[in-house]
Amino acid sequence: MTALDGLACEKLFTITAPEGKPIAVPVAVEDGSDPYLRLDPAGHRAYYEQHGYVVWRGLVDDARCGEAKAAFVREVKPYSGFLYRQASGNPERHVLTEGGHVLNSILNVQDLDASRFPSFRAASLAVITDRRLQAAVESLLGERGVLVQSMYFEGNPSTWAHQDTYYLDSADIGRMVGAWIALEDIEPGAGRFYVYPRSHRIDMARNGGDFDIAFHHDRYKRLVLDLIQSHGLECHAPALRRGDVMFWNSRTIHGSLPTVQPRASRSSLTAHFIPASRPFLQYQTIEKPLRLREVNGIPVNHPKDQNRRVNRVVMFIETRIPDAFRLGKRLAIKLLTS
Ligand SMILES: O=C(O)CCC(=O)C(=O)O
Ligand SMILES: [Fe+2]
Repeated sequence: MTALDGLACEKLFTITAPEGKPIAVPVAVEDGSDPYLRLDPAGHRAYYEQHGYVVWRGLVDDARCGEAKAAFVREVKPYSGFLYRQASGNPERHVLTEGGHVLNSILNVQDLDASRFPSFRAASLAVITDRRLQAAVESLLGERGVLVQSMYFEGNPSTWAHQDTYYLDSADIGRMVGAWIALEDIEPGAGRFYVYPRSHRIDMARNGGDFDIAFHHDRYKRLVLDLIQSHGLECHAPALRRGDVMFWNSRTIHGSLPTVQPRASRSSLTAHFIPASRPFLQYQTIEKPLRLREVNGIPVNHPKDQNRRVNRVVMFIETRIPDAFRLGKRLAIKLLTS
């Protein structure tokens, strides 16, 4: 944070971008001058291809978004047990921010136990499999999509600048589409989602020099920041209203801005889609089989479905002897990728 963080004039809010530079982000959507409001479906696709991201205003029904947020507060927030989390991939209990929001975002809402979280699971699935969202994804992918992963955010984990392709992608690298669905109007200091426009065109592997980026996480993180600077990329964090969706390419650098309004939540769902005709790739090397079940007409991956007993047992073991479990997982990845 710098002294400028949180300095707001009427329409702009100053905040520090990941590379340490102060930037001005819009406080709210300006209907008169908003570039995204003027796009038709073909225009959204052209914008996405050119810039590596696009905002689709008002794509998901307002009431549907409100129901998912309300169900989270009602059913998930009071829960004191373990749930899989996005940042670690491990089962954890809630960790709260100073503003009282859940910091460790939920991984794969579709895998939640339907008997424990009936309304939240149904409402969040209704958002991420929404028919208009599916049609938008299809137009960006050029074919039908498969939903491979989802997340729910309430607080801001200050997600570092990254490309999703490092972790997951289509076997056609660069064809996965991410969707950040705002379930409320997002304040500029609540941990706005940002992108670096046109970063999807940078060839990371070529820029990585002497190391294989898939296996050197810390060096990869530094490389991303170096490339932002050497290519003079500009951080972009558009205002999002409830129901707006930001789409980005798996090679586009993105993350979340720091929290400077700790009381404001950033309730949102993200979903990642790959073209139905191509396999799913993890860590740029492992072709991972998907556990697909159709929801609202779209195949959805259920990697650790808690509605199956075997997966509940696995989670139980993970929470009781986590070190042994993680060691086994690391060894398995090493074996599969060597
Ligand atoms: O909103 C965030 O903090 C990060 C989301 C993200 O990186 C993703 O969904 O791929
Ligand atoms: Fe991401």
